[in-house]
Amino acid sequence: MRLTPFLLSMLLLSTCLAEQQSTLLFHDGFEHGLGGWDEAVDCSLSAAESYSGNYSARLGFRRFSVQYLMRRVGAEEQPTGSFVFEFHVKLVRSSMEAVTLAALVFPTGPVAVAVSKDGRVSLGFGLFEPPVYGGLKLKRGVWVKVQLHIDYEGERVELYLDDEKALETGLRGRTLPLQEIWIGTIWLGGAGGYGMVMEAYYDDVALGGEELLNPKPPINLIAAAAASAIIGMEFMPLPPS
Ligand SMILES: [Ca+2]
Repeated sequence: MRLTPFLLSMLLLSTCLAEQQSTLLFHDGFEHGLGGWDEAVDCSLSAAESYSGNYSARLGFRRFSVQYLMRRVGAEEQPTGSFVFEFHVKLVRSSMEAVTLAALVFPTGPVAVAVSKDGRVSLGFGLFEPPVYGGLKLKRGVWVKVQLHIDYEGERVELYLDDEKALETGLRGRTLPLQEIWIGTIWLGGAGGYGMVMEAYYDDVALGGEELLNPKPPINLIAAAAASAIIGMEFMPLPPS
């Protein structure tokens, strides 16, 4: 069979898709309930809100409760190196303090994604350790894609909001195997002054390879690319008349 450019591109596309599928270790869009989770406290299925499909997980229903979803990560879902934890969240209401949104638990401790009182996202590595703040704020009342990149090769952890890097910091300890995934209120009080998620929706929670990342280039790179495109146009030779 002769490989025409069309066949070659289809072959490459199918290879890419196969690779993407094989590196998605876990995904839950809550279309079949909350049964994929080991513990669910003050959580319900919502048909009123969803990022995709028809349902999402709603956290926070009762007042004065600690709302979370937790699942233990099985051997077949275990990352073997650098990986990405992704979730979509719509934070509607919380107490007047900072709140944790989600966390990964490793043998050497947790890595938690939190939002400060003024909306800035942060990473926490323990209840009594001050969180590391990023420069971006989480918009309330809208769906936001949150990605946590555990980069073992670079010994760092990155946090992205809608593909924009919010912060990057050093990775502490040897952290595999990944033990648990938590969604919602993980800590109360502590160094970050954490309070309660009072109403939040979660959808499309996933664990997968680094191909899940699609970072936006920094603004100065976009400006440089635009400038070089303009220069390129100016110096483009005119077609012969
Ligand atoms: Ca869904």
